[in-house]
Amino acid sequence: MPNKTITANLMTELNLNQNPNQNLDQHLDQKETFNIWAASLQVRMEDVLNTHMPTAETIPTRLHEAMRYSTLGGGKRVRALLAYAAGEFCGAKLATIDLPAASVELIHAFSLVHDDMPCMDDDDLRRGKPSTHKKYGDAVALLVGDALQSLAFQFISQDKLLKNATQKLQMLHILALASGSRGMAGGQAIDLDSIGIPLTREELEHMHIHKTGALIRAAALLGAYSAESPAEDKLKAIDHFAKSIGLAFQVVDDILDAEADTQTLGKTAGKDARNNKSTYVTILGLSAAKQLAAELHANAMAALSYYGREADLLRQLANFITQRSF
Ligand code: GRG
Repeated sequence: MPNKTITANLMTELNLNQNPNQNLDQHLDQKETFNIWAASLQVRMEDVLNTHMPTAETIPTRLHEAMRYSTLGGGKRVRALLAYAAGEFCGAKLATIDLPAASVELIHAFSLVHDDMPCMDDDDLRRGKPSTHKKYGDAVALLVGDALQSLAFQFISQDKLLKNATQKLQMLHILALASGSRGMAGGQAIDLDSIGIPLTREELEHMHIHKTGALIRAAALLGAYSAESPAEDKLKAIDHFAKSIGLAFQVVDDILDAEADTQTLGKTAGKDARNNKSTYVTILGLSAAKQLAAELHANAMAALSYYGREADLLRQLANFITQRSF
């Protein structure tokens, strides 16, 4: 079934259809429409990051080159897509979502750089290329993370399209909470403490709600707050949706770590089991982990049940997150 809401927005905002008489709806089903939307926004996000990050020629050149190496040219951009989908759901213009979405991608890139370092998860491969510390050394990798984090907050604070100062402050607060000790950094601390110590399912969930889920939730909320006046009911629905899909994302990550190969993932496969880490697969087994991913997907969908076509991008994104193969 074609999706008129998505295609209408695609045509006007992404300029995909140069001929206003041509009706994309006749040719595309929802999944194809979503794929085009996602591919266009992945390119758009690359462009936003490329344009707003300091150039590699800006002094200190090695640090800026390494920041760009860590951020550009890879990644699924799931968090940015979530911000765009949530923003569109709440009536935000694409351009207004650009920098908030990019800020989340910067924090995410920061977390990957630090996560790969020998003192953390110690991985040589990220997004199909050498991890930042393998290419630039530990000291530069450390600084890359620090600088990407600061740049993320700068992206929002300097955003001239966000007119409402209270809303901007709210966005900075959401991002700070999600990335700090009560969010992602805290989740990582729990993860480090748990190496070799089997976690219960509840403990694992607590860790992942913070380590992975908090930033995914922040991405959706930042997208929503990019709208001038997001409706309360939509904010609640997005929050509920993002909590479920954030955890689903991690369950699928655990399944892929067990089932997929290194080349497909672009990062070392099978590491969790080798490192004696509790995962949804080690605790529940593959089949029950897949069942859990499906339940979380259903919970996310239920959060949108009140809404019609305007929530279709979020629905399709939930499908993408749970059906992905890398
Ligand atoms: C960044 C605040 C902050 C602290 C650093 C290192 C660290 C503390 C936290 C690590 C968090 C982390 C790496 C969580 C794993 C999340 C995860 C499943 C990452 C993979 O995300 P994808 O698949 O990656 O979206 P791509 O490459 O597609 O962007």
